[in-house]
Amino acid sequence: MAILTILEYPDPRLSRVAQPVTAFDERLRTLVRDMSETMYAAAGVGLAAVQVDVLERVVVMDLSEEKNELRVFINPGIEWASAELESCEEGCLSVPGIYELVQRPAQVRIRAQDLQGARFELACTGTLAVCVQHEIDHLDGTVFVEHLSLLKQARVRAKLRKRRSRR
Ligand code: GNR
Ligand code: NI
Repeated sequence: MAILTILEYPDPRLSRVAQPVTAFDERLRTLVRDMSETMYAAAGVGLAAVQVDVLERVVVMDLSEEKNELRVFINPGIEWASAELESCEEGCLSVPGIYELVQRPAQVRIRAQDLQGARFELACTGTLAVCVQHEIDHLDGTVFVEHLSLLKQARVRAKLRKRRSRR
């Protein structure tokens, strides 16, 4: 097992687009294991492979209180999104200490594959809907900050810069 390094915004590597997984093999299982361990160690509810500098469409997530309900989404995609939008305060392991309201479709239906390559669909509402959209964004090179106004984005970058200069 291994804890991977999480890239931090505005690292340009967070803007790259991940490619579909084609081999459901031992290498993929190892990546998912390392990503899960990294997510739990960082106390996050989700992690996308792009955040650990791996350009593959892999997401791990655990929204449970007890941290014992790991979900794995390989090649996830949004099948349907509601017209109704909802605002939720989001954070990101790649943007430490920043929490901002982001408006997204309130409900989505996604399709994905599991570790064996079997396809499944999932209807998502609430926190699950927010998180799957946040993670699929990462696979397409988008960090939640990029949903904010340009003024707010500049403020977030200034805050991160200031904070980093102090450590
Ligand atoms: O840990 C996380 N919490 C969170 C809170 C609100 C909306 C989205 C998230 S995802 C984030 C982990 C992360 O950065 N995943 O990419
Ligand atoms: Ni994130």
